Amino acid sequence: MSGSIISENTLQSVISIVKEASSLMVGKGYEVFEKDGFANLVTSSDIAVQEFLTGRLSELLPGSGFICEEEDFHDTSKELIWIIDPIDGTANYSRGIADCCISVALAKKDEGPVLGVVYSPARGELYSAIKGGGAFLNSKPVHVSDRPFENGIFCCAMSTYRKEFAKTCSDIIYDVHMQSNDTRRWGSAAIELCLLASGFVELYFEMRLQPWDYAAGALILSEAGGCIASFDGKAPSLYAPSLVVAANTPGNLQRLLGIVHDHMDSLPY
Ligand code: 2AM
Ligand code: CA
Repeated sequence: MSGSIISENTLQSVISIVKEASSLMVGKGYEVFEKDGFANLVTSSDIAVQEFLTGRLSELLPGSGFICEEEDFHDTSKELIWIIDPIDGTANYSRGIADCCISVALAKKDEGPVLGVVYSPARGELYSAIKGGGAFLNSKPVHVSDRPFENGIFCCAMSTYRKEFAKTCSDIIYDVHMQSNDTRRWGSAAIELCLLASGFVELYFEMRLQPWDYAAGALILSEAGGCIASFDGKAPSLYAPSLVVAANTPGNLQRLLGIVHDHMDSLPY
């Protein structure tokens, strides 16, 4: 438990709200739209889940602000800010692939994420954490694995929206792939960070993620004993896009970041 507002009760309320919101994802028809080009999809479910969550979460914590993926719903002036991806893995969702989830973080302005919930109804997985209270998968505590880099499974992506960075991504991915066990691309950053938190995989890299992709997953991972950083080795920003590396141990994180730095002197955006 951290502070008086972020209690186990708050977490349980957020979990109930997120589960209720998921009924807008499952068992219903939906429309698919393109936004900012053919690679970037949004469905009517993304919009419906976001509207439901913003309504219910502002009732839960009156006066809190929001950073959400859809429809520029941004208000970062408040002390407590909800960072929401109504559906992370929309491309998977729109094809009926199970690897998609609702991602909700609550951040304190000067402290970063203090609560995180990632719920994938189709996978039957609910990950949660409160800062200082450990991380859980379906109410059972989870922890990162202790596998060395060489035995690590590496999650990554090729910069879906900004294809101009794909060649650099592929060079980084090749180097990590050659030094580790194998490579995966699930299509939901939040789920991948939670799989790292739960000890299923060990290494993670994406060139450019948005705060709603990683805010909840970052807290769940840290609370599970893992580490996450941006290009400069510091915590990824909650207010701007970030390169994200994550790993099960500080040593593996530094080695991964070293490979990233071998291919980039500075961030290309
Ligand atoms: P999104 O579904 O919320 O947009 C980083 O890999 C992020 O890119 C994912 O968390 C997912 O976030 C998005 N993504 C994954 N696969 C994608 C695809 N095939 N097309 C578009 N966006 C994708
Ligand atoms: Ca999304």
